[in-house]
Amino acid sequence: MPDDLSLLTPDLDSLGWTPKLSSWADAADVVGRVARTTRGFCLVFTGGDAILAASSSVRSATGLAPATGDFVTVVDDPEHGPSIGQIAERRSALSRRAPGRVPESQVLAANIDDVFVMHGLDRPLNLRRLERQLVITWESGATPIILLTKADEVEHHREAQETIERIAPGVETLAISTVTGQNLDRVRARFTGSRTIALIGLSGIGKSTLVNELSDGVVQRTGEVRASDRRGRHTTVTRDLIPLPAGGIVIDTPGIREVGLWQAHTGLAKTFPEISSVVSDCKFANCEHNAEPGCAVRHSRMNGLISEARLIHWKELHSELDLQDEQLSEFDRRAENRAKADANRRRNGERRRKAKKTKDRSKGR
Ligand SMILES: Nc1nc2c(ncn2[C@@H]2O[C@H](COP(=O)(O)OP(=O)(O)O)[C@@H](O)[C@H]2O)c(=O)[nH]1
Ligand SMILES: [Mg+2]
Ligand SMILES: [Zn+2]
Repeated sequence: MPDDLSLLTPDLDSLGWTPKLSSWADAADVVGRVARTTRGFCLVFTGGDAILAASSSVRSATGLAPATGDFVTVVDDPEHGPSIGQIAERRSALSRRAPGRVPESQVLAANIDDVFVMHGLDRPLNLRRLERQLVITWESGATPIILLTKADEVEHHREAQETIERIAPGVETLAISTVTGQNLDRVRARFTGSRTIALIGLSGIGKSTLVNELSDGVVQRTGEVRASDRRGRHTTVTRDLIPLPAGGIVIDTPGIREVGLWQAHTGLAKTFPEISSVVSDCKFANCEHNAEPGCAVRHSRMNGLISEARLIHWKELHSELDLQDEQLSEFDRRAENRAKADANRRRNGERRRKAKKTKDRSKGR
């Protein structure tokens, strides 16, 4: 793939490098920010030429795979050449549960300030997905902003916007269009200095088109000539960090269909503030908010401060997270047992070998 991204040479300051990071890294280290992650490799902006660095799979096994947006050191590995050395502590990280049966997390973007949660106005609203996207965003430590795209394709979007505002209290919601330019100034205004904003949402809703618009085409994210899907259009397959000419940094991502939550109790509480703010007032600590006496949640529900639908969604997401917690401790327990069994086996093997040696010696061999 002809790769415009690898030709960019943004300086470290504009990438958000700080004095604190300088004291974290060794003065002799090559340092930079991960611009793209692909299987086994990262593209790293270093201030000079971008470097393609190997990122060992051992890291991902420990949950420390480098993610787009990470600040890293690059070391010269005698075997693999340039490789990711250390990953700096993340000030925020957008994570989801990785697809698949094994409970593990996947970091979609690191060190971000905002997340644009994007939905296309040209299709039915999926409020459940939106709630999940808000949960993982709040959990990340970044601020969500909801962008309703393709506003030019619908006559009335006021209703959609109001529906969303009901399920996203306190979250700024903007209807935008890259065709008419609607609200793009408000979007642009969020990109200043080294502020980093990640875009998430289904495929086909206009994430990459927005990036083109914001970057004045410095990197062409969509179009006929690039790697194409069956319809002859470019589909984003990597999570890419793109410094914008006017300041600020955007992270474009491939569409995610499955928004699995990953240990996101805080994010859940922030997504449902009207519920989380009263939960601790329930009489019983293990209240399930059904018909228990002294249930503050039911009380708010009766007073119309909590909607029934919201309560149902919150309960579902809550049990999903609880179940995950249980699954994870079960995993830990099993791993611990396995480690113990391994250690025993090693010890017994050692004992047998010693015994055999003694026997052999006594036989004079
Ligand atoms: N009408 C209209 N179409 C748009 C807008 N933004 C993007 N599109 C179209 O939507 C399609 C998918 O866009 P793309 O940026 O590749 O979506 P992504 O998969 O989210 O990155 C393309 O055909 C774009 O031309 C918009 O604001 N209005
Ligand atoms: Mg795209
Ligand atoms: Zn209760």
